[in-house]
Amino acid sequence: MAVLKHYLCAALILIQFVPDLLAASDSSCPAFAGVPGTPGHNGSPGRDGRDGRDGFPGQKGEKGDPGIGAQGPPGKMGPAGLIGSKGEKGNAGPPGGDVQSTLTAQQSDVKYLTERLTVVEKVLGFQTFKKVGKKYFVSDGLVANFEKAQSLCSDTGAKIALPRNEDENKVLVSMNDTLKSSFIYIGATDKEKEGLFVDIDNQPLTFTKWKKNEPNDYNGNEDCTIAEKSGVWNDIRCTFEANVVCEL
Ligand code: MMA
Ligand code: CA
Ligand code: CA
Repeated sequence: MAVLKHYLCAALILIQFVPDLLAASDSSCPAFAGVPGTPGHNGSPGRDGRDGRDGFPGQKGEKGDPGIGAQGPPGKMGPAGLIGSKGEKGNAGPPGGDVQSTLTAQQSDVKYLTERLTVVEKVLGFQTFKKVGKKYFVSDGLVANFEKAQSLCSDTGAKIALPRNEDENKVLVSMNDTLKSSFIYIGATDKEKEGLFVDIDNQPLTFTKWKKNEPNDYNGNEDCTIAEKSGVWNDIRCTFEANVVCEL
């Protein structure tokens, strides 16, 4: 019986790691030192530590060298802008038909424009000017007798002013506002034949604006003509000094 108990205890010791059986056998088995177990393996590494505190900022580094290589290609075109306002009406197209008639028409256009430009450039040489129809009245604000007035105009490639209709007459006398006198010489005389007023080219006048009871050839010595501020005409002695206005 004692031997049996010994074996039973030995078996119980071998399975002593089973806690329930160990507790049941404790009181009835003698003390028995077991063989030391082999050392366990190392544990797994611990968690990472917290980040350290930042130090002081270091000094700014030197500027780097420029990059190599040429400038890159331009970027893509941007989106379209807002729609603009309508453009001005274009010039008239070329006349229909063959090349020769188109060329002839263009040559005629160039001739016309060149002539007009020549006129306009002469106009710009004067102090003041006013346009009426295709005519320009021009002046440098001078006052002179008729002969001098005529030569001042012809010196610049112009003629002494002569209104050919009501519109031109109105525009001419409106220049009095910026002129010194209230009288403007006009290019009409009766020097050749008393009582017959003609223009600078000896052609009879097609438009006149005589004041009441004029022309009267006062003292038998009035062969030149002036336009008064109100627009009416009066024959006057040719030595009279009046504003010089030319036309182009
Ligand atoms: C009067 C009148 C005109 C004449 C001038 C000359 C003021 O108007 O007789 O016909 O031309 O005198 O100064
Ligand atoms: Ca006369
Ligand atoms: Ca008169």
